[in-house]
Amino acid sequence: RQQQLAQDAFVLRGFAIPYVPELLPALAAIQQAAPFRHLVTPGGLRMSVALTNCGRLGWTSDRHGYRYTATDPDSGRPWPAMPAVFLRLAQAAAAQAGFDAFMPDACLVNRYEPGTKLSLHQDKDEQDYNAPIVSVSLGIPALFQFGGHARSDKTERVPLFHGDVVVWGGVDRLRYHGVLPLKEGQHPLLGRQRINFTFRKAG
Ligand code: MD5
Ligand code: FE
Repeated sequence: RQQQLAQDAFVLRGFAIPYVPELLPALAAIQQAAPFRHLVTPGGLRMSVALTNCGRLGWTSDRHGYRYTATDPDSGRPWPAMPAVFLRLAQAAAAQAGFDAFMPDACLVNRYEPGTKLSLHQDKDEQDYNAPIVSVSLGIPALFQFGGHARSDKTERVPLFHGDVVVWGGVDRLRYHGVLPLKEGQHPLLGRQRINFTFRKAG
């Protein structure tokens, strides 16, 4: 089932389900090489979302700002390579939404636990806003906030469930968005957490 949120934004319900048996062992290897951590924003606030990355570039934040780096600042080593199954899933989802030849070089992996939220923001640290962003949700459900091009625009709430994939491109790529505080829950495969993969062309 494909649900159109806006002109260039699509929810592909359950699209990732066939990939899950391959995604979970790949995720375990990533978090072993580059453990989840809570970053600090330039404003000095600790993010409630924990994150890690895979791919050539990874997103990080500290007191000095937000940026993409080729190495994990915690270990000094390159971020783990993007597993082939991650790339296959991201490209298939982008193509399904009408974005051909998507070549992500970064995959942020976000971990939410009950109570974790992500405040309204835009994704503006990438070089090329023409490439879409592909987001994969696993584990317990979340209420996603989909806003407009100004922070004060009204937001729509979109529930995202295990296996859902969202593709944001074109005129919808720079909309404000966030995630409301996660409700308590248990997922049979992932336990008390939501994992989100966000594929980007960052460089
Ligand atoms: C999440 N993560 O559920 C979301 C999925 C992040 C983040 O927001 O920055 O890590 S990505 C949602 C997204 C990306 C790009 C554009 C838009 C939404 N949008 O225009 O609504 O953890
Ligand atoms: Fe974002």
